[in-house]
Amino acid sequence: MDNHITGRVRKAPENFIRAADVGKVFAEAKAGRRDFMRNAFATAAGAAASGAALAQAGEGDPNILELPAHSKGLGQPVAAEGYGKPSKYEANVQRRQSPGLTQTRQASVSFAPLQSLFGIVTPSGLHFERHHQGWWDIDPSKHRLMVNGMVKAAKVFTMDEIMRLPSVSRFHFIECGANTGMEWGNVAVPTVQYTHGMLSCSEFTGVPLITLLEMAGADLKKGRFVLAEGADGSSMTRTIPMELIESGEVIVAYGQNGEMLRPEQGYPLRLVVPGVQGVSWVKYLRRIEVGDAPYATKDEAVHYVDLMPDGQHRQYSSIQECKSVVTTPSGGQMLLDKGFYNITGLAWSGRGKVKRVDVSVDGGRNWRTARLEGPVMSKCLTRFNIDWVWNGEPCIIQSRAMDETGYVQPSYQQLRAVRGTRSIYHNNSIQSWAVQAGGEVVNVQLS
Ligand SMILES: Nc1nc2c(c(=O)[nH]1)N[C@H]1C(S)=C(S)[C@@H](COP(=O)(O)O)O[C@H]1N2
Ligand SMILES: [Mo]
Repeated sequence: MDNHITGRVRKAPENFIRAADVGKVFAEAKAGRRDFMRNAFATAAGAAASGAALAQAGEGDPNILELPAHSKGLGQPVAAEGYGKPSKYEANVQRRQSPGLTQTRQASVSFAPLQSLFGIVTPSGLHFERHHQGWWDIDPSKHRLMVNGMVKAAKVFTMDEIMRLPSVSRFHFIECGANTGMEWGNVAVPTVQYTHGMLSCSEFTGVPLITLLEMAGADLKKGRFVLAEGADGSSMTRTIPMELIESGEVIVAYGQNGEMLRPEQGYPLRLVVPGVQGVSWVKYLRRIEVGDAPYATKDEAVHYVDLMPDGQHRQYSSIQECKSVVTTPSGGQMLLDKGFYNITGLAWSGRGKVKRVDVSVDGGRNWRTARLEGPVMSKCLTRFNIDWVWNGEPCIIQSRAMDETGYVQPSYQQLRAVRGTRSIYHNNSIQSWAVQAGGEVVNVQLS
């Protein structure tokens, strides 16, 4: 196999499009002109491809023949103080705002660079962000969590009180219900960062919410719902059914990837509701109210509801159904040569573990089963890999995940047959990436 590993994949698509061009590409894509997008993209890719970054090791390569300075001199002293940073050569790996979406500074979203990440954990500094009213860095010594409603005695917890309780640490994905939302329309968002980047995965540490409810003497017979409320100006409020909480899965979390939550992620306290859309993961969590019915707050009535073909809105469709996406090769990347490639991507399900991921390189005619990298955890990202030898001809790459309930990720045809075309949220359809003869990878939809 070794001698045909000639192909290399550029992993940071932003190398191929300057920020200015991304805006243009989005504008045209929004106007529904997929072809233009493809062309504009190919041009941008072609221009970058001639750059120095594509250098390949050859005869007389000084990079192998000459001793570099870093093998002869003194290195940097220990970074004994301060917080470590990634290599300067990785400066391109960043969260980015989509030029195709309305950008207001406080009610906005930044996308995680899925194309540049390995394994399943999202580095905290690259976690996507979705703020309805901006983020805060709240003084933990002043932060309080109140538990009230159908309880014996309302209780107010300080951070110190919460952090001395028995804790759990678990890996889970969080996906905004609006992830992949632009793909409902005739918009070909250029890269996987923008199609699927409202998705992240972390190890969260905290106290099961049920522990706090029991401490307050919650009436679990009548109180079958809770309302979770955030301390930011958005007064984010969400109903959570008690079944989820009783299972012990819902966590009042302060830890993320081994350290305290980042301010953007709700420092010092956020709700972790595994498998459920991001909006229920209330950040800056300040209040949990126990009640006997869903709260139907303003936020729940207008956001994250699905406009169905019969004109009615579907509400509380909050579980993120099984979904997957190939992250390499993906839109904006370029295959530099024919030969061997590792096709890799992510799969997840809000209903449990991912059971299987199949990959097609011919637009869905034939499928092969990918390797799942362990451990495969419930309501967590799962990394898949599969070997592929590109013959240099145009092709279409797709992945299709199945979860432990037997549910299979739908095609656009299957999804639209049930949901129509007017949705924004909850798009878990199969994503197609077309590899063109020149090696450029672009976003396409098969109808
Ligand atoms: N208090 C509060 N909680 C919030 C939000 C918010 O704006 N305020 N946004 C919600 C939405 S819509 C999502 S998708 C997730 C995003 O979490 P993140 O910013 O950590 O990625 O947080 C949710 N919790
Ligand atoms: Mo969201």
